[in-house]
Amino acid sequence: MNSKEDKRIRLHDFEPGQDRFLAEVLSGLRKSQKELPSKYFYDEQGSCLFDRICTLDEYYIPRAEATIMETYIEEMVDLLGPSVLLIEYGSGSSAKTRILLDHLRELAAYVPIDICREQLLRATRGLVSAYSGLEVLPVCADYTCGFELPVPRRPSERKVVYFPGSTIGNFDPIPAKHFLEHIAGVCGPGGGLLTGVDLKKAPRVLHRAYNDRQGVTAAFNLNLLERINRELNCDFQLEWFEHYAFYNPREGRVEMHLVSLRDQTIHLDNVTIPFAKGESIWTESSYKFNLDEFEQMAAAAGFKVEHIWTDEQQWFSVQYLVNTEGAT
Ligand code: AVJ
Repeated sequence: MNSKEDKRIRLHDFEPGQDRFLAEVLSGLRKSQKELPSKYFYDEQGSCLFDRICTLDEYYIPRAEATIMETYIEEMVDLLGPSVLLIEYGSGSSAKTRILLDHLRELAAYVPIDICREQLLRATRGLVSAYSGLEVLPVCADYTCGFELPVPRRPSERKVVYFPGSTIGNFDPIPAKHFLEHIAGVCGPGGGLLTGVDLKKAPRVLHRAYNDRQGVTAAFNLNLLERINRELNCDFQLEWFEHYAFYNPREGRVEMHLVSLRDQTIHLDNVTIPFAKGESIWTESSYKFNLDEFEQMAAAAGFKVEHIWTDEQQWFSVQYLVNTEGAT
């Protein structure tokens, strides 16, 4: 682990190396259905594009989630209790965390975890100056791999993992269950998970959310190829790939792809990869849930759903799950 001093900010750095990035890109592009892991969207530029997506009319998730948080924050902090150690997975700009930081009582410390080091440091600087006395312990990591949690100065009553935005939907069902098991381990018996879960809804609403008129989602998707060009010396021609996103009702997920507009080859690390016209790279899945589907998955991972808050339209939910391990 490298520790980097940045104006008294101690970054716990487990940023995945370029070797890992290259290996995952190569193995994804060698599959018959080509794919790339969606976690690699979030370089500096991708994180900024994602923040822009969050301001779009069509992308209802941040608005719905913020409304739920604002409406029920008192109930939430009552359930979470005092002296929480708050750990956030995929903290990004930490903007939506502030409502929790503002209301939680005697917060022990805040541990933001993000794969994008630049954004993590920027967010941490902002928080340190806005919340004097709050211990912020940033961790740069691919949270789907191993990393160690930093040890806060103050003791805590319980660990609560905050995982908003319905990012759980980016995992396929079996990895999603494993990931929830991992979180159950991190928060421990009596600990909790406060998480955003996007709900099934009319396909046209979902379609619009991932096909915005301004093309920000398309730029976000294509930035993945740009990043691979930039960091791995690859030669994708971006104008020969097109963003394509649709809701797959059978699987209950939005799929994002990049479709090749012609026969072409790209070169990466001395490997030539052919693309047929019309062939796609699958870059993201965003699963949408029914409340009972999610409850079952949570139960299989050792979590009991303690409370569900939703918006009026029932488009989105924020849920508090507790680790029932050791309970009788
Ligand atoms: C942040 C992963 C939840 O899947 O809706 C937004 C990312 N992709 N538009 C999602 C995303 C396309 C987003 N998550």
